[in-house]
Amino acid sequence: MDTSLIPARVCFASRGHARVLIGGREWDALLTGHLEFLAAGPAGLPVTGDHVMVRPIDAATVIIEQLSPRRTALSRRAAGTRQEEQVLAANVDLAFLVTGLDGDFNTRRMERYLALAHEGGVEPVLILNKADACPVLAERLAEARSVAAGAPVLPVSALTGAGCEALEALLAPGVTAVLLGSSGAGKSTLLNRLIGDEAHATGPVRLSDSRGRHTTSHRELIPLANGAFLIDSPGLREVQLWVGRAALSAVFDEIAAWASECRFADCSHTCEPGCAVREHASPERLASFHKLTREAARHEETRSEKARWRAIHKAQKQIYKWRGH
Ligand SMILES: Nc1nc2c(ncn2[C@@H]2O[C@H](COP(=O)(O)OP(=O)(O)OP(=O)(O)O)[C@@H](O)[C@H]2O)c(=O)[nH]1
Ligand SMILES: [Mg+2]
Ligand SMILES: [Zn+2]
Repeated sequence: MDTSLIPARVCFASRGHARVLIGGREWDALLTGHLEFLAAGPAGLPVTGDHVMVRPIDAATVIIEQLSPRRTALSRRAAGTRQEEQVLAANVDLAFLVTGLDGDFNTRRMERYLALAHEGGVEPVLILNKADACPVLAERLAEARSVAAGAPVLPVSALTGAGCEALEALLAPGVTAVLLGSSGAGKSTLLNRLIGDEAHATGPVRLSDSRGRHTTSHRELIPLANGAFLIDSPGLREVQLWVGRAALSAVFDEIAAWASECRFADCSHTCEPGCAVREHASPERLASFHKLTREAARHEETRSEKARWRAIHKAQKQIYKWRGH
């Protein structure tokens, strides 16, 4: 083991440039070519939240030499048509899934976020923000609870601070939480409320459709005074799944439970007689389950295809190494 290396945590990462925290101090960080060479695609490069081993090269700069295995990771399929994983944040304990209680409110989108959290081994918390401006709060709460699959549903107002003590209680020392949600949902306002200052820019939403203006432009890990960490992130335009079908059983837990009562063990819950799922599940939930299952099945195919290519590339790299390239 190289004893000159120091453990650090990535607090910001973009192409070729990163910043890391060592103790309470922030350093600029460069990547070694070796690390880039070893990475199997962008998902193998450091992202916000990663633990790394670094070597200081001057008073303000370190080189990232090693990437530690991720305890948890929140990933989606990269935007656009590429079949590629985008790791949104690593080594997080809690996913604060923020929805605005305005035009942003959408239970189908919540299911997608929940699936990402379950797949990544991250505990989801559904946060319903802007409770101060919602005349139908009880109704919205019930709707969110009906898709939460047991995850906590917390109504808050980042603006007035109402309900925020429940979030503070979750942020115990050492815990890392990431704020995820659409642009304009109020993630940065919530972050400012939780860190107790106005350091992070927030922006207004269009009244016509409650959409935000993508005020936050990068993911950033912020240490809180009590030793917890909070990651703010830019609003996601689309939440494409990067999950297998197993994660969906956790999200659609009532469907998974009824499935055991279907007449056929391999019931697809589409046309079979004696289907307990079709009998009991709400039609919207079932339609959503089928849609996400198709996406997850496509993902499983890509994943096994990619794994095959990764194995081939790895073998090739090994050969180059032997030849001294
Ligand atoms: N009424 C009300 N408005 C809020 C609340 N929280 C945030 N807002 C407003 O919603 C708008 C968007 O807030 P931001 O915190 O910038 O949203 P964001 O999720 O960080 O957006 P991006 O950085 O673009 O992803 C701002 O005008 C906030 O003042 C709230 O609890 N109640
Ligand atoms: Mg923001
Ligand atoms: Zn069935």
